[in-house]
Amino acid sequence: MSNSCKKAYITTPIYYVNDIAHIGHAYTTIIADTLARYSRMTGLDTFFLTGTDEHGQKIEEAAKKRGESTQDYADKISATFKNLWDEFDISYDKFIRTTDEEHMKGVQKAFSTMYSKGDIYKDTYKGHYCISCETFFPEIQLVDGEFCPECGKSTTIVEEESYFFKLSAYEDKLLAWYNDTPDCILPRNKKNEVIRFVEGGLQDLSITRTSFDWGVKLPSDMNDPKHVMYVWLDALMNYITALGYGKDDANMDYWPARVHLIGKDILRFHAIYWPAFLMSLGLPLPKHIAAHGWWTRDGEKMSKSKGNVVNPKEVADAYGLDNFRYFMLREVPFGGDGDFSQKALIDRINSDLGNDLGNLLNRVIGMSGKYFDGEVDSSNVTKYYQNELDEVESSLAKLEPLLFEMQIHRYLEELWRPLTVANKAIDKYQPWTLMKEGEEEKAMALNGLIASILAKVSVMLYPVMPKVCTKISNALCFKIDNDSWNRLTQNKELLSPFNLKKIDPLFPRIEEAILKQIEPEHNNKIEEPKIAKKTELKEIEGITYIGIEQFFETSLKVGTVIQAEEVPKSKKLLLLQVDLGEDEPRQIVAGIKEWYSAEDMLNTQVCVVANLKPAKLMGHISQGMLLAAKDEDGLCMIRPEKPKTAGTPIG
Ligand code: ME8
Repeated sequence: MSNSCKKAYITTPIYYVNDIAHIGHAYTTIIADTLARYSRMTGLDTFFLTGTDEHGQKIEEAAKKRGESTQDYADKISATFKNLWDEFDISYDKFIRTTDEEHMKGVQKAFSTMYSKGDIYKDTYKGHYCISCETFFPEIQLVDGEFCPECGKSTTIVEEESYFFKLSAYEDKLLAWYNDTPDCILPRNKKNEVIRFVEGGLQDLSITRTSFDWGVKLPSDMNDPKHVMYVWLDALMNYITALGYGKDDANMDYWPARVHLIGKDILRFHAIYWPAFLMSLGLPLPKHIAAHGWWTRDGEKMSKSKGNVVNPKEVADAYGLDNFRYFMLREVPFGGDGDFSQKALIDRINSDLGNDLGNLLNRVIGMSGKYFDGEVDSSNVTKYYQNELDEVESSLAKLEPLLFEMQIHRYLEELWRPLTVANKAIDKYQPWTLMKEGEEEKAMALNGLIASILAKVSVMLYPVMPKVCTKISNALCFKIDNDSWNRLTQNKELLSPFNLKKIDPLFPRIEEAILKQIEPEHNNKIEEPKIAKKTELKEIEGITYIGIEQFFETSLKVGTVIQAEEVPKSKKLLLLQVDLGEDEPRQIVAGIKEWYSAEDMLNTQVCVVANLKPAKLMGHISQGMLLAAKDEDGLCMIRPEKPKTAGTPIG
């Protein structure tokens, strides 16, 4: 996808107001925000849309369950999304609600246009409807003749008068679009799924309902007041009504969208129904529909009934918003599924962000403070460090296409290469040695090289981590904007001389021992409808069962503590040497100092997880983990009842 167009219209799905935001919603929104920020930085006239999807049976039922009027309920939940995006500093240009008067008028105009074109006709619908997915399914697709093939919930039989959209008439045109536009659906492999589906034959789509009320009415000149629009027809139209379609077309010059960001669950609606509606309306098709994967918790779909929903605000509050943004975009290849784990998040913060990025800034602050009174001058960088610069520029040149091909994890991976170049250059040229040998000019050039690399990286990282990168650019005395993007990343310029400002460490190390507990969402519990038997087997009353073979993957052993000391400067950690009957004792860093002194632990027996991947805590390698139990009264070690030989397996 080239950056040649002047305008960029970027959208998220509009979120259903039957649920409060979780990390899946945050993920889509953060990717879209990243693309919008990048587009603006590169000088594109950008319009970024998000909002809420508020009509349909699902919302009506959710409000009823809570005894609230549907509008009040929709107002309340819509506000929680908007507030969250505001707190997250999401740079949307418009927050649309499908209950907005202007949106509803736009949908009616679209309906009239498609009707006049002869693409809509009236008939009777008989079939199965999944309220949760707001989708009709032919009987043949149901699980056990009753359950939804998408979400597993029970479907209801619907027989009612309905208007239909002639989707079948668009089969060939859709196939031609997929074939002629290689990147219309990203990642590309997802396109094949869509093509297969369309090649299987498209049935006309029921686009109105009469059995409930909460939706956009048909245009008044249709004189058919008992019908409301199908929620997906209503919802998809938001992408054009937000630009003034049906009103004044004020912003329709942003159309077609550069990219609709969606989750893979709603690809069919966006890649089949939406382009067919647009063709019927005579409007151009979106440039890209990009479908990301699914976030799970401990391998399971997040749902309120399971109490395993990860609240994005809690994660951002605990670990930092920009860190959370980086983690989500770096951890999972776009299109793939990802399991949310705090351990993985902490690793990313300590390693990529702390060790590679934060540490580099500390090094340049230290170097310029110690040798040059804070001054940084890049004048002689090309004289001494052309090879390093070439490497950095070659990485930077690869970045933009990766971002707009939705290979965001690779974008970040590639963006880290210049940091490696910089860290290696310090180790190789050693400013302290250069200064000792009187090579002051070369040392200053090294200082300038590192600062300029940091500046270039912070510009390109800005769309992902806006707050952190603004701090870095403040320290380096420049502003991230279209001008600096042009100079530093397109024209390959270096920073002009400046005096570096000291700032606090950006990524204080997080000890795993004090892993922050992100509580699953327990409030607002909504009873979930019956789930297909297939999925019930895995779980009984909230317990997730594992097989015995899974249990035995963990190696548990009795150990004897043969040496114990405090970890200097740590309030929580003890450094233990534990005999596990092996050639050498294991070093284990344990976060137990609040409850046990080193003396308490010496010569006692403990239970050890012996096959845990070694981790570094406060600079000490830890080669295992002690079993302990903790409640509101504190923590106690789990120990064998009688002395056992060191290394005795537990299980
Ligand atoms: O589908 N992992 O709304 P929605 C990743 N209103 N992404 C997730 C996710 C998860 N576990 N859960 C949700 C709708 N999402 C319609 C859209 S657009 C015209 C109408 C993301 O609130 C994913 O992008 O059920 C999904 O597509 C989106 O949230 C909307 O979910």
